[in-house]
Order: sequence, then C-alpha cells, then structure tokens
Amino acid sequence: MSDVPKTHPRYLSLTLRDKIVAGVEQGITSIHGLMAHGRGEAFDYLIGETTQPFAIEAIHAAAAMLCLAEHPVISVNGNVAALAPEALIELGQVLNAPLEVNIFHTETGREQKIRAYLLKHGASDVLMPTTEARLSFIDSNRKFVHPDGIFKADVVFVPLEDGDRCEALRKMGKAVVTVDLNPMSRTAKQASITIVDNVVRALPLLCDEIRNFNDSTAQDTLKKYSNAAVLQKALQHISRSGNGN
Ligand code: PTJ
Repeated sequence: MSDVPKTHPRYLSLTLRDKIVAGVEQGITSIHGLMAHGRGEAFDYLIGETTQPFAIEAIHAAAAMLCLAEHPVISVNGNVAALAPEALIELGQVLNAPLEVNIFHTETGREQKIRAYLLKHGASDVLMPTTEARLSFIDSNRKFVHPDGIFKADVVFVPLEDGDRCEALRKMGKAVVTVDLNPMSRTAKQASITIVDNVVRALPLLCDEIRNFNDSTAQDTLKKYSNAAVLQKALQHISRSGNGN
C-alpha cells in the first residue's frame, strides 16, 4: 500500500487506487482493469463521490429482484474482487447465492487466483467457469460459465463490466442487476436494474436492504421501478454537477 496520509482530501479515492494496483500486482485484476477503474473514478467525481438518491432507488429495487429470484448468482471479475472481496462474500451470504468467477481478459491462472483470493477472505465456495455450459450470443471468454451458476440463474448480479455479456444474459431471458458509475454505458442501459454508484459504497447498502427485505412490498417496488428513468436522473445529476451542485 502507498503512503497516502489519512488527512489527504482524496484519501478514500487514493486507497481504492491502491487496492486496484495491488490486485494487478497479485495477478487478480487485469492490467486493463486500471483503465476501467480510471473511467469509473471520473464518473464518481461527477456524481459527487457519494451515494445519490437515484442509486438508493435502484438498490431498493435490486434487493427486491434478488430476494424474489429463484436462483440468483453473483458474478465476480478482477476489479470487483480486488475492490470489495468481503462485501461480495457478505452479499452471497445474505442472499444465499453462489459467487462465480467470470472474466473478460484471459490471462493464465487469473481465474484461479481470484477464487483463491475469495476463499482466503472467507468465501465458503466459489464456482468457476467450465466448458460444459456456455452462454449464447457471446464469443468472448465470458461465455464459459458454471452449469449450476450463471447458466442456471434467473437473476445475475454483474458489477462493473463491458456490455456484451449483459446483452447476452438479457437475450437468454435472465434479469441482470449491475453496478456501474457510467449511466451511459451499454451495460447500464441494457441491465434490468442499474445502480449508478461506486461498487464499494453500493455493496454494503445492498446487503443492508436485503437484510431488511419486505416480501409484501417487493412486487410493487419492481412494478413501479423504471431503469430508464433512474438513468435519466443520474444523467441530469451529472449535467448539473458542472454548475456546482
Ligand atoms: O477482470 P475482467 O477481465 O473481467 O475485466 C474487468 C473490466 C472491468 C476491466 C472489464 O469488464 C472492462 O473492460 O470493463 P469496461 O468496459 O471498462 O467497463 C467498466 C465499467 O465499470 C465502466 O463503465 C466504468 O465506469 C465502471 N466502473 C469502474 N470502476 C467502478 C465502476 N463502476 C462502479 N464502481 C467502480 N468502482
């Protein structure tokens, strides 16, 4: 870890950079993940580096969707594993849902390293991609999935990724909950529910919502939820941020 003093005004943001850099050094995060992180930082700056009401609205709906799911699965890539391993494991526990490693950039041994990292942080089991089950509508490494995990899932939690798999999962009839700081990304637009927030802030809030889940209002919450409207609110917030909000 770097020697950034706690009094530095950008301490938290710089700590996250350290986590991503450590992820690359440990072979968990792809080198491309550094660029993805930088893109996220820029959008986080624009949304004010705090969880905004449009994210809270999406988190509320996401909790309902994940709790009502028959077979929810949590997809883990190299960035989210480095940034929030404990919170991912906690989400798996509160939902009783498996974690499954699924990465875009193929690097020898990285999938195994992500699995080992999650186990070291307390995960009881982590599903791995297989050649027995494949997603349709996708050619990248992300097509290899576990038959009892993403392949069978009705709802997949897919934090920060490229849009291809999100589109494929939707075409296969699965619902997708994502966390993406960019409300204009293909993933953000194609997901069923998009939480426009930093994954490190959103995950603990999502776990809390799931713990307080109320079955009697969940269907109603989902009926009223519009992802397009939430993304529009995020965009409006970003455009106002240039005027000093
Ligand atoms: O480990 P791999 O091989 O699966 O690769 C993972 C990355 C993230 C590198 C890969 O999926 C990728 O290239 O993603 P993209 O296309 O760069 O998209 C990442 C999205 O996540 C962008 O829209 C970013 O704004 C957003 N993002 C980055 N960091 C965060 C974030 N969203 C929420 N929280 C973050 N901390």
